Amino acid sequence: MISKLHIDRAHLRHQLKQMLRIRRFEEKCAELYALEKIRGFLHLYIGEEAVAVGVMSVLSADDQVVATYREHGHALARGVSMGSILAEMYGRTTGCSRGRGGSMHLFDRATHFYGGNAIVGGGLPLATGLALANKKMQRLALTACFFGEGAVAEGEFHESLNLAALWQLPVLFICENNNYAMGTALTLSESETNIARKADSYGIAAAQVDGMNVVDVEAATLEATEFIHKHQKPYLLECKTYRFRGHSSFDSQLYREKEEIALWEAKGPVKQLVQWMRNNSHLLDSELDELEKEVEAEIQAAVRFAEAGEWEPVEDLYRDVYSPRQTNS
Ligand SMILES: Cc1ncc(C[n+]2csc(CCOP(=O)(O)OP(=O)(O)O)c2C)c(N)n1
Repeated sequence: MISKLHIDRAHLRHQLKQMLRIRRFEEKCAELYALEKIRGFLHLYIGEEAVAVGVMSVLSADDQVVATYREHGHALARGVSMGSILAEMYGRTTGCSRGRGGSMHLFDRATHFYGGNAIVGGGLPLATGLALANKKMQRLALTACFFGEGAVAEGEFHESLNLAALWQLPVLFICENNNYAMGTALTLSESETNIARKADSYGIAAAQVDGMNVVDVEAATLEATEFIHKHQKPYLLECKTYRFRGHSSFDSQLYREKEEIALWEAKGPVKQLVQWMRNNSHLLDSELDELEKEVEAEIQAAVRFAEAGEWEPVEDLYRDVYSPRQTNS
């Protein structure tokens, strides 16, 4: 039962803009990576934008978000500033994690964005702990936890679902099922490939949704969050999606056919929404151009901000290191 979903023209334009911000930002990141402005790993979210945007538009400002190493899209959709995200990838102190985390460890207290996490499945216990704290402190907030289908093979997935169900915690588990964990297809690693069904064995309510359709994701998230608030129990949402790019910057993609990628690209989230809006007279070409220009201006400003950021001074090397400093006598 959907009670509050308001899908009007302005809202659809907002959703489209959010997805374009992620898409164009990451295309720029790929360029900057090739120029060695961004170092370390870079995992792009291109193709999966509808999941972060659909989910995030339902969450309240008090809710907490936990993500994976493929989290630029989640951070942007949550409201972390593009400049501080890019500065983080540049390793500058103006980055959202002071340049110490890089692409995989974006963090932002102001938006309750509890971060990217390089450890597959590592966000699940963190989210479960945050939800436990919310319950104990009688906060209304819920915790949204994004993870890939590869995390389902980890013990942390099962331990977290078990405790969340046992302790009746307000946590929304969102599985971004893009079919591949690096080069391993889901069918090669799981005996039960329906992830939503796995929640059954823990007594957790669950649903599957088309993760390429932002409106469907938003509607399913609304239903999920209403359930969590009403019953004070966890919920699992499986979003069927696809990453158009390789796993990271070092991936020759020998594990999948070009035809398969093309099939998914044809139903890509940005393309799909643009087509639907055009067909229903909700979007003129001139309006799309305008949106693209706004996004481009934001990206240019983010690049300027990142370029202007300072490196960490050597004197700050031990900042945030909690173990006592060793002295050699
Ligand atoms: C505990 C752990 N094991 C292995 C790895 C290496 N690793 C990095 S990404 C990845 C695949 C994860 O795939 P999935 O969870 O489906 O997320 P996706 O990359 O598809 O978004 C693996 C195995 C890791 N980072 N952490």
